[in-house]
Amino acid sequence: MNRIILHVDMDSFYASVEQRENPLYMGQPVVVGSDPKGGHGRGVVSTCSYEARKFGIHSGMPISRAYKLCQDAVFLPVNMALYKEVSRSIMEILRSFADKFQQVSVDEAYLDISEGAGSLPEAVEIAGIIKAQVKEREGLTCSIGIAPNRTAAKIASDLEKPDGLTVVEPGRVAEFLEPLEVRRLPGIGSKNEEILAGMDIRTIGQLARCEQNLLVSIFGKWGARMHQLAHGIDPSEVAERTESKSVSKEHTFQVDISDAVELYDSLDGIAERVHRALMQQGFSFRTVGVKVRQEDFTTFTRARTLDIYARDLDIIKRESRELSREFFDGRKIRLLGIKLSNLSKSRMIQTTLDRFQSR
Ligand code: TTP
Ligand code: MG
Repeated sequence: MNRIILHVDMDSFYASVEQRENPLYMGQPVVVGSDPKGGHGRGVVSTCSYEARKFGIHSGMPISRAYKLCQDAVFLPVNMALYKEVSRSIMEILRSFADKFQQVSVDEAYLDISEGAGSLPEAVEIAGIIKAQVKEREGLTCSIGIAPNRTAAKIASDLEKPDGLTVVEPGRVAEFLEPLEVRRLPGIGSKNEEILAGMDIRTIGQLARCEQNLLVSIFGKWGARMHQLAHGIDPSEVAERTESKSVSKEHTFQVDISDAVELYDSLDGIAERVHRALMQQGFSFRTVGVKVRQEDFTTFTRARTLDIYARDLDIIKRESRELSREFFDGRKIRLLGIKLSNLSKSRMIQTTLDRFQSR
């Protein structure tokens, strides 16, 4: 089945937030960055509004140059705390639409909505809803690229900025990429662009037609990947990023315990505590681990990874019991612990499991 991946990127993010906060700046050239100091500032432009871009101003440009290009622009300092706060709210909206979600910077994220959407027309509809929600709740516009892989989705989101929506149909990725300049490919910077230009390769289509071996001889492994990307091939997954890598609870006994029944009881109690923490943080897990410390402080850990994500208390109890059984043979035990790792916050997995559990 073709994947459906969205890349969402906010338009002139810092500058748009500033315009939203101060309506007087709406429609004005706004430059966010270091102090221009009347044209003598030594810092750079972080970003600027699309109105300022008409003057040739862009991210990374010396602020002194931006000042020369448009003295009348509104120059503002970077208010990172504010942008991070806005970013959090936006990411929450985006995450709620995704089967798999990956934030990649303060203003961009990948959403795998293959299952949730089911078809491309539905995905396009969802993208429209996302744009409307971001606009309505946060007063900001974003651009979205929809494609069967991450690279194509990222390139697509950039093509019709601001407030764009660009769809790349499966089976037409190479065709979509063909006329674009090579520097549109993530990873090809000005240096690689120059080397490729020296080989008369300027478009992604030309790059795709180049012998892979030749690219490998010049760029090594990256040459092979570059060639694949140019052909519209990018199997990389939207990788769920978890805020905490694991959830764990432990218990140290007042007196060392050797009775298996008591130990299993205690393990169940720890399972309940760790499960509660897991629910509070809204995670599913794939790996259950146990920690067993003997009276002499020798400490063992055992872990098992499940085939699928789970959230059930019963699974935690069952797995932790099995993993600790070998230690419950009459030895005196000082501490027991359970750790859940390989966590995921995927909405789809949770709703699917909710349905499953409520049967
Ligand atoms: P971008 O998404 O690259 O730029 P943008 O959102 O301002 O504009 P657009 O996407 O519409 O082209 O970067 C997101 C934010 O990151 C940007 O608002 C400011 C910050 N940033 C810098 O501080 N320095 C930089 O050189 C770049 C490129 C971005
Ligand atoms: Mg952006």
